Amino acid sequence: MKQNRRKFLFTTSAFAFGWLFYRGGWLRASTSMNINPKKHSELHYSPLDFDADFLDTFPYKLPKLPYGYDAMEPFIEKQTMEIHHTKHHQTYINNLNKALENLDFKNAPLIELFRKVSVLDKSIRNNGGGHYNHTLFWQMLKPNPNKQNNVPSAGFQKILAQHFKSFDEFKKQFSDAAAKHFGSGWCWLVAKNKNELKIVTTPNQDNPIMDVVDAKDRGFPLLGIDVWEHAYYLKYQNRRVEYIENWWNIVHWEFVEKRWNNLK
Ligand code: MN3
Repeated sequence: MKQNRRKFLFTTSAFAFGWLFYRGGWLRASTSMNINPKKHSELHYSPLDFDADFLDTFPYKLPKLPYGYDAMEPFIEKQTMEIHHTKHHQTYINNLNKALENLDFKNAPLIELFRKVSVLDKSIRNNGGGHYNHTLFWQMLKPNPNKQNNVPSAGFQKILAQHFKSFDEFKKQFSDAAAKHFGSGWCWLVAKNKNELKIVTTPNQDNPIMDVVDAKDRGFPLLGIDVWEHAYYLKYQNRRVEYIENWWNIVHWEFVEKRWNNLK
């Protein structure tokens, strides 16, 4: 009996200690910098603790695509999709796992690490962003082989119109921002909260959840386009504008709208 009780106490405190360490210790272990928790609670992305479309955990794995590599033809051709997924995305994952493997906070949700990414190793920022951004990017695409007119539902068009005057004006502004972004990076439709949508571009593999992004641009990414040359060079070479124009044909609007609806 006594022994059982001792065992129980030991197990309970081990759990409690583990939990406390998981919730806070990894941060203290990672940095001696003072982190103001209020600053993070002021961020308006939501759901606050996870992205339902990115539930992968360490060790991170390449997600299976819900379609074939040729499914986005004629807008993005097979070879680009295959190299982009099996080589580029896989490399981010390999490097992310390597960057995390010896750290005591490796099991913390990636989205949590993004919120403090400014004080973490640059490799976590670049490769963590690479994994998260691409995992979303694949889900944001939908085959459209017959080149049908691809627009969001009337309801979501109305929401976009409230922020950008009209759906067409939103498309124009988004395309413009994506085309003008200098060098490699991403262009996003960001929900700062349920009342505020913004178009934001980020360099390299940064994303709008990261604390390295200006606070006014931070939020929950609803839609994103990869404007790295590796995303379009084989078919479009230097013609980024043409790639963006064609990409609108394969935007998975139902997915984007679902992300919006899931926001509280
Ligand atoms: Mn890419």
